Amino acid sequence: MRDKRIAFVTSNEHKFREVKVILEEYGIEVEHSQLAIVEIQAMRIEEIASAKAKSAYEILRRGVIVEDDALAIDALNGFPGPYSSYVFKTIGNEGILRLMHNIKDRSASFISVIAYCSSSSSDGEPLIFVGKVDGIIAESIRGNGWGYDPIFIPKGSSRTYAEMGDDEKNRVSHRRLALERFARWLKER
Ligand code: ITT
Repeated sequence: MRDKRIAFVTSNEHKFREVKVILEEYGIEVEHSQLAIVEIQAMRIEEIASAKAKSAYEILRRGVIVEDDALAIDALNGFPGPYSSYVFKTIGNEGILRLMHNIKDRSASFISVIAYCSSSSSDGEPLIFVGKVDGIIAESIRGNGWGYDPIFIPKGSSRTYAEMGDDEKNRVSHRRLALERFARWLKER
């Protein structure tokens, strides 16, 4: 049987809003849970998301999703990657732009990992859905957006996620790609 409303466990209001809007298109309802789960540290965000979904499911005992994101900059060997949240809180977009000063190769990717856990996860292991968008790091902060939105320009666009605005970003984002995979799987189950 399918869980009616899925709990999305996140401390990030922006993420919740985007996930809600995208999943509504697929007829999937999500409820915001601010349950505080201590995140493990790992080099792979799939591992972080999976552990978090498992812990959240053990407490909530209903269908849950969590999402972990990473901005990976090629010239910095994938940094900040699994430390994206910490790096944003500490040095922010200005700090990233300083690290990228005089660096010509500005290619980067934004990755979203959705981990889903529910009563029907047979072995208790969360299912993982990944979305990845390649792009470049802008030369300056452009647009009013949250997180790394003002410095990430997805491939094929001349604008940062922040300059695109919500609707356009939600059509092409790393989050959209991961959620699309999740929604298709859920519908076909
Ligand atoms: P959780 O409680 O869900 O973990 P978080 O804000 O810590 O929320 P993540 O670790 O998944 O989220 O995100 C890593 C960082 O990347 C964090 O600073 C986010 O603000 C940022 N981020 C994630 N998705 C983004 C997006 O679509 N646009 C801009 N920044 C984003």
